Amino acid sequence: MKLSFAVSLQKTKFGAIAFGESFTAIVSELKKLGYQGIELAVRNPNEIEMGEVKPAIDDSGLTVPAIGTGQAFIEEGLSLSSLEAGVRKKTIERLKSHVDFASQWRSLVIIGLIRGNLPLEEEKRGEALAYFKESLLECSHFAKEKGIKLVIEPLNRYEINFLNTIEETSEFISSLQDDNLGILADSFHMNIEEVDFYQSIFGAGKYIWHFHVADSNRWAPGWGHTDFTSIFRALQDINYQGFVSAEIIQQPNFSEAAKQTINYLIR
Ligand code: LER
Ligand code: MN
Repeated sequence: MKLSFAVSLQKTKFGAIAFGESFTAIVSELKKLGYQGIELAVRNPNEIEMGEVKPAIDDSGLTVPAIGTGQAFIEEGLSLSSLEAGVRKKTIERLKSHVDFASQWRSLVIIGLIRGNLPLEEEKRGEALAYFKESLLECSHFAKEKGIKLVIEPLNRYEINFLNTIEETSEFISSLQDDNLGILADSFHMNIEEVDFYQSIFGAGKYIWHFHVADSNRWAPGWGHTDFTSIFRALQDINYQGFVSAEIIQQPNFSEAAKQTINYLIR
């Protein structure tokens, strides 16, 4: 199993991610612990000082499997489904800059919270969903030309109000007929939304291109009550070759959480 760890490059309200004064120190700790990858969450790639980030990663030999984008929604309200044309335009521009950023390492770009919440009123909901499809496809076509794939992350209902399950998301992707779109499955959200871990992963096997791991309480695996057996059996049965990326609360601290994750999963 190839393990990676999710790290934010900017200060964020999102709590299930590593962030620290020294990015270089985080990279070397992950490398020392035996991680093969580092996933980067970035609110705005144009604000990143690459002088420290790029050499730290490249010198370490770590892979960057994916780039997270949700902070642009959390911190700035950017949304691909917004009813406001100006917001959608800004969001598409931002995602294109995430794609350019990702192309340094040929990473996947994550479509999670950045899809935004749909309005509750039925008519407006349909309108926003149509905007989401249109904006998503524009980003996907742009990404495809750069050799970058996008992964839609089913998120639990308390964070976003559509594409909550893996099945719903795989049906959505097949309806779009865009081979540049896959799924990022996250065990934390799955624990809330899925009926059967094995069937959910197995049923959408061809679309599962990335995986986030966390226990039921979003702590490091082994520190909650999720039974990971059927999850890893399903990943094996679909011949999953991607990274398993820890996106977890840094409790009791980054080092202990990162150590617990790798010790628990690579046994
Ligand atoms: C991001 O990968 C995620 O899982 C979300 O919970 C972000 O809020
Ligand atoms: Mn996630």
